[in-house]
Amino acid sequence: MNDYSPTPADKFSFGLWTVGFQGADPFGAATRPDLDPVRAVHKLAERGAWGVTFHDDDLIPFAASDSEREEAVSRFRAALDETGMTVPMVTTNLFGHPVFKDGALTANDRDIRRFALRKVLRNVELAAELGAETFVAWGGREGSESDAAIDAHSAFERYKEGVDLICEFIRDRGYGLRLALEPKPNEPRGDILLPTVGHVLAFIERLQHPEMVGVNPEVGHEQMAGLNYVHGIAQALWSDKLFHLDLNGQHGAKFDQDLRFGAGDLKSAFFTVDLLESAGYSGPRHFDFKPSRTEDEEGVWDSAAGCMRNYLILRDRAAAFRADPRVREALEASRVTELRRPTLAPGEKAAELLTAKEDFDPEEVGKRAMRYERLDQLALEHLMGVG
Ligand code: GLT
Ligand code: MN
Ligand code: MN
Repeated sequence: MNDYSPTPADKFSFGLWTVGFQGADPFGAATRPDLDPVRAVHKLAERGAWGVTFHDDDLIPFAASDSEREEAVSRFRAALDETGMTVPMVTTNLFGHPVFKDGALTANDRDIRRFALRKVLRNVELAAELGAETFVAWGGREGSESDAAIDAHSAFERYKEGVDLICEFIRDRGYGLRLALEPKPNEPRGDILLPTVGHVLAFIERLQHPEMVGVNPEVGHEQMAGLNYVHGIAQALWSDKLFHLDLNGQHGAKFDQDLRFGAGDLKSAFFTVDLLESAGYSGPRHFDFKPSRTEDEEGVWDSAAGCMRNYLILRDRAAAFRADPRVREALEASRVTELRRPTLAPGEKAAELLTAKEDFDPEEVGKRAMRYERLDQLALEHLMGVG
């Protein structure tokens, strides 16, 4: 009997800022005390997590001296050694301090852009030192509230300049790091540049080292834009650009809820896990959620455990769905499997297709039913544990 207990082999990772979230929101103060990163590492390891991720500022206070920095890193390293936890990803806080109120890599003020890049490069060094493979860049402040306030063409030029510089630095140093850009449509800015997976994929093509840059799609961010997360990560996978991902929960188009994974659109979570597992995604299963401010520390660990448990339950349900002979039959009946077959015959040309004599009657074929209702009901029943 599967008790859905996570192990490091499941590759679950958590941001320090997730379990460390103190519950402050625009309307109210923090409801929980500060959480020591060392304690977070131990608690996550005890619960079967494999990795921990962080922003520079989660570990090292913004204004820390060199000795404070060293002390923070060495305590953290010791916790990693004691627990066997890994650091698969590191990211930079380019949004919290007031200096970044108008952006970082695309701030109008050049001296702020230069400061932001120094902050990133320093953090790249730390990421490499801790053996991270992925460096996430979420440009939450890169955007505007008014189109009068931003020269968007130049903003993209500066964004590219910044990302190209980071890639050059990684190459010059010989680090084994790849970059993953995280899209989000809005919040904290009225509108954020690179709002969706599709925008990031298009942006990457304009970079100097597109092979080094991928996407870090977050469930809630795509859903805030009314988009289908499963289709978003499917396109990223198809493009070999799913370098990392942020799993969480969201109820449709509203503020960024960052619920634990599985809360929110559960059906989308089911098909997300189904896709990740069947497409052979081998990267971290990273959770980026915010335990509700109603909780104390015990509630934080309940919430973290819930993310992992929900993933494992959904993995089980998705496997049962795929293995069910009724599902296989329904997939055939709906011709889902036929989509794998190329539309043209080998070597066939457009001109040959144009003149092909085919016994095809659109009126008759238009009457063909797809039988998706039956197929979707089977998915729902497996999801509900009745399959
Ligand atoms: C911030 C944001 C997340 C990003 C983090 C990485 S920071 O918490 O809401 O979606 O993944 O910078
Ligand atoms: Mn995120
Ligand atoms: Mn979010």
